[in-house]
This record gives sequence, structure tokens and C-alpha cells, in this order.
Amino acid sequence: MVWVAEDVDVIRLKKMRLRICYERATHVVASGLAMMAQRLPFLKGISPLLGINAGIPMAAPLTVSFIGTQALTGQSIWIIPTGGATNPALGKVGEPFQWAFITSEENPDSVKVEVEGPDGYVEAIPDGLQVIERFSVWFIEGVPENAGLYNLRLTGYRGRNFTSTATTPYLLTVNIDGDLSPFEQYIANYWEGVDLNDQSVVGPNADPDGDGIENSLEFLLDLDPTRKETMPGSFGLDPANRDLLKYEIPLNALALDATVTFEQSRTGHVTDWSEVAQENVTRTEQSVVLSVPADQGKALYRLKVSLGE
Ligand SMILES: [Ca+2]
Ligand SMILES: [Ca+2]
Repeated sequence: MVWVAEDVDVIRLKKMRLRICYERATHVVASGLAMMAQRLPFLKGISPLLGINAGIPMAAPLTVSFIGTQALTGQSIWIIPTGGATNPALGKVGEPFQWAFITSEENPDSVKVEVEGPDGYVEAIPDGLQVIERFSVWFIEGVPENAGLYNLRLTGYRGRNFTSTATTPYLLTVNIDGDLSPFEQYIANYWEGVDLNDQSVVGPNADPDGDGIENSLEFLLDLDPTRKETMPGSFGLDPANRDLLKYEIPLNALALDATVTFEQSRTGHVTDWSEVAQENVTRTEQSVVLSVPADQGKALYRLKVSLGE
């Protein structure tokens, strides 16, 4: 998968006075964004969200009945992890996952599983998982397809189809580990929760801080995607060769897998861009340097990044 963002640096030469203007161009690769949305975690780096009874399963009341318990005694039926199930539960993309639970009284006939989303809990389950009962033990199991930290809410019902008396909702955190790309890890350092599902915030082409530098470039340039900044780099005549203009831009060492190129244009028209010859571009772990003749008149250059996997 490759997605592309472009920024345009306009370099004008006027009577040896150098002026840099800055523009932005957007190039959205829809299929790349769709895959990105699936691979990003829901939540990252939060403290475990424990169910209200997670720490005291053995203290659950054992003498109440399923029907009318809340009204009669103020107590309720608990969902209890069993068989070594932990909360948070850990899993890995592509590997079998199982989380077992029972209730403190009477086996429920149905269990509703909800996932916390941008608008609260919705009935859902992470892709690849299902909820199933075997011999009065309930399981959330399957092979998870997407990495993420999912907040689930489990509620058991005495009747089928989520009817009759309900258990106290049980909050379960499921952390599905995946191999995050350096860009995804960078994004996860700045956002968590529902924001990680919002491509207008975390997408490679998004610019949530409004500084005209898209997230993929913020990553490449090791900037802060949540704070307005200016394009980094130094520009001027090359001290080693006064016939050359030198534009040096510092890079994020973690973006070594990203492909960085410059494109040039005389007019800026959309069809009038060509890649700068490789001999004029020097890429190292720390920087990329563009060197071009100083006497060529008006020319426009844009920095282009492709984030591969
Ligand atoms: Ca930005
Ligand atoms: Ca920024």
C-alpha cells in the first residue's frame, strides 16, 4: 500500500532576491485510506478500563436469583471471567483468540456485545470474533482481523434476543496487537480513542492542525501533527558551489522507508510536473537535499512523500 501527499514549495528568483512561497496540493488515495482505517487501532496507550466487578469476581453475591434481583435486593447478576480470562484481554491479529465468562447466577440465554464508538456503544464485535455458548460457558472467540484496543460492553439476558432481566453490564478491554508501521506508531503517539477512527484527524492526507502540512509529511519531517508549524529546512546558494541553489530539509529517521522525491515545474500547471533527476537529490537518514542550478529563472519545486509498508 502506498499513499501520497504532496506539498509545493515555490521558489522564485528575482534579481538575485530569493523568495520562497509555500503552497499545498492534496492527493488522496482512496483505497489507501480505506485500508488505513482498518489497520489503525481504536484506542492506544490508555490505562486499562476495568469492569466494575473485574477485581472482585469471587465476592459476587451467590444467593440472589435472576429475576427481580435488582428491585428486591439492590444487587445484580455479575459477569465473571473464567478459565484464566483476563481484563484487559490480549490478542494478536491472525491468531486464535478466546475469552471465557460465566454469570454469578443462572446461565443467560443471550449475551449482547457492544463496542464503544464515536457515538457511544453500538451492538458490534471486532471483525473475526463472535460470541458463542458451550455448556453454560460463554466465549468471545475467533481470529481477530484488525489491530486495536476495543472497549466492549457485555450484558447477559435471561431471555433470548436480549429480553427479560439483564446482568450488570461488564466492561471488557480487548487489546489486539498488530504490527504498526512507523507512521501508524507516530499517529498513535498523538491521538487515542475515537480519533484514531477518524480519517479527517489521523489519515495520511489529513491536516488537523491546519498548518498546511499533511500528516504523512508531519511524520516525514518529524513535526507535531497537532500544532501549527512552518515548513522546516534551509534554502539558499550552496556555499560549496555558488552556481547551485541548495534546499536542505531535515527528516525523521523513523521515516527511512518513506520514498522522498522532488518534482519540478515551470508553470505549476497540474500536467507540468516532472521528477527531479536523482543526481540532484541527496537523501540521508537525517535529511534530504535538493541542488539545482541557480541561473534557471523561475522554477517551482514540490516535496513528495510516499509511505510504503
Ligand atoms: Ca498539519
Ligand atoms: Ca504541525
